[in-house]
Amino acid sequence: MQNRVVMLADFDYFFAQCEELRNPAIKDKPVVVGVYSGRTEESGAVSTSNYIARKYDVKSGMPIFLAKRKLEGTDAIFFKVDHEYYDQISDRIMKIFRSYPSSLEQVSVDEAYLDVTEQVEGSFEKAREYAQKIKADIKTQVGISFSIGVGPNKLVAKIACDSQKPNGLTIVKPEEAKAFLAPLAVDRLLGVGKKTMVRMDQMGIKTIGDLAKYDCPRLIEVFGKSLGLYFHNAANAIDNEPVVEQGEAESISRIGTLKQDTRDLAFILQKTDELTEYVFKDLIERNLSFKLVSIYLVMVDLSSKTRSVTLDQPSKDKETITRNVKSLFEKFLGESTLEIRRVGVKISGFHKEEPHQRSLTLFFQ
Ligand code: TTP
Ligand code: CA
Repeated sequence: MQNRVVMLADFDYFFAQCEELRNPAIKDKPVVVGVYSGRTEESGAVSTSNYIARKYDVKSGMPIFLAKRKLEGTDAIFFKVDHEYYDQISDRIMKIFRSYPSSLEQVSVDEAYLDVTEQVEGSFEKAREYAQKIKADIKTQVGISFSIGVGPNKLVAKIACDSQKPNGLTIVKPEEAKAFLAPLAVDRLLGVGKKTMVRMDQMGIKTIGDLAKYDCPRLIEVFGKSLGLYFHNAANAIDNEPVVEQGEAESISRIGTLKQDTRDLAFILQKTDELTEYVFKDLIERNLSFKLVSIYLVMVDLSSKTRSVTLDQPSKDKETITRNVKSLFEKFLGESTLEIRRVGVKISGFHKEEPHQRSLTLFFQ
């Protein structure tokens, strides 16, 4: 069997790069994009920043006030996330990607796998030219730069891509894959979180190379059959997951922070109506109907809850969302005494109205 040639394209500092695209004058300044909770001007978290801001140690997830402190004295510019605009840019790029490869799998707003085996006839040399051409085309047509990792499978392509950013092109041939992974820390593998890393550390496994050499039956004993086998294979650069176009997103949702902690239904519904507008807009774009309406809540003690209702009939109707969200909240407030801090609206259980409709996967964010 011919080896596969798989690419992962990951757009550079994506939200911040989109902001640069529409305001080219800010390109040489630190640029930070954040989600503002709306409570005070500075409360909220950094979504991402350009590489100039990263030099000042600004990181995704950091509170905005901290990013401001780190950038004090610079001419940094702060933006509020504009998902609609980033989605548009992403859609344009994905559309161009679709004109190239035999198969494409979009994994997020700024990442996609491309299986280009046929296009490059299995050759990693040709893959380099091919990747350069894709990068140049997108740069000219859309103006966005990204990094590409090329490998014999998705796992190697992803890690290759992460190893050189921004504007990187990293190629790992099949015969180099094991040696490429070996020195890296085990948590670079998908599925190795903090807990697993600690457990592996106790077993003397620090690098992917250590894991590759580790006795496979013992791994299965410790982590169970499927996870144990997955770890063994992954560490040995074995991954047979095909690049497949994802189906419809399974849900559409939006979440937001209330201006103040509350148990006041009218106040909550004001916020959820706003969220419902966004959810409904996505629904219309995708021409779907839904059977499940859910609410999501984060309480003052930061515990989170969800409540759902299944409809008798699929619906396409905004009023159905609003009405069910209201009754779910009414019911919930009767069950709990804690104040609510954040709220979310989600619809799911989709029925496709038309084939070939697709869009981005949206999660609670
Ligand atoms: P990433 O690909 O992780 O980051 P990036 O594109 O900003 O930077 P790079 O790939 O060059 O390292 O995330 C993609 C987008 O997802 C990012 O632009 C903003 C958003 N995001 C958040 O909103 N919160 C987060 O904590 C992270 C990591 C990303
Ligand atoms: Ca990215």
